[in-house]
Amino acid sequence: MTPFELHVYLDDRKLLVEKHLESLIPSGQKPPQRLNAAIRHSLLGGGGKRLRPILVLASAEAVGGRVADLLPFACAMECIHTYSLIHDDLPAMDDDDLRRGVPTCHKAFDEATAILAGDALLTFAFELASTPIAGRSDGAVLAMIAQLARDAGIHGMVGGQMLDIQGENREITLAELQNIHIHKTGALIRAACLIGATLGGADETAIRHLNRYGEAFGLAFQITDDILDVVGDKRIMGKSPGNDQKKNKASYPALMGLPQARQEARNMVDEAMEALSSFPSAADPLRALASQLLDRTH
Ligand code: GRG
Repeated sequence: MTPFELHVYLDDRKLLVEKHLESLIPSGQKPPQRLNAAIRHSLLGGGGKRLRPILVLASAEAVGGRVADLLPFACAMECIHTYSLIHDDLPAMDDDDLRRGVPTCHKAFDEATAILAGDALLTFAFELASTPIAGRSDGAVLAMIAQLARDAGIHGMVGGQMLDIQGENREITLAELQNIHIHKTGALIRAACLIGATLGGADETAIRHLNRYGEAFGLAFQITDDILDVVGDKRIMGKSPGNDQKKNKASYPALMGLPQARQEARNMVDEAMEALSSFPSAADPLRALASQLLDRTH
């Protein structure tokens, strides 16, 4: 059997997601031109790994679901993620100039346009997520829309971002930092796996395992993000490292040192792998995604 080639899989899924997003967002020539151009700039102009939509699709595949059926919901996750990046880059938050290798939205356009581009992506995400799915009841889709709203909102990403801002310039414990990571970054990643599994047709046990996979993956992802912020290369990352130190923010390397932070990331990847132990080879993309986290360069 040929070994699973993650880069081939990722290129294919990325293309699928980007083609679908491209077809959904009006051109910058269509009114309101400036808003459409700003959305396209952030969503399509600089790339991005498309990790969250790929996790939706890979989780569905792991339980025998069809990729095409999950594509609109997967793209909804990328819209929410991109909105969060646009708002996170604003002067009132991280005040960044570069994202995904291109100027941030407020730099390429202006602050008001960037706020509106983020707002429009957030609301568009829910329109997309409401696309009916063949073989799934409207009730099942509705439950996942509510799940997405929870994990993107007060009790998920936005709540985590608030805690993150409140943690600046003060000493926080490892437990507090973990709580920030679980909400700010982990919630959307876990939601991607849970939603992909549920709408892919998984039974309750498989949903529980994939939720656990998503939880561990999300934390490993954020720990490796903290590590990249210390050791990463701006040209490869497409954004400036050193943000945590600049903003006097706690991070895994700052709290426990780089070697221990790397060990924590390995532990989380092991947990993610363990959650997949009863899954067939259809879960190989998820396995490969988790193990490559430890070699992340961007
Ligand atoms: C503003 C509501 C609001 C939330 C912001 C996601 C987030 C919360 C902030 C982004 C800042 C940041 C660097 C978070 C750490 C992890 C993270 C989400 C990195 C960016 O995600 P990637 O690496 O980016 O998947 P690409 O560009 O590949 O999509």
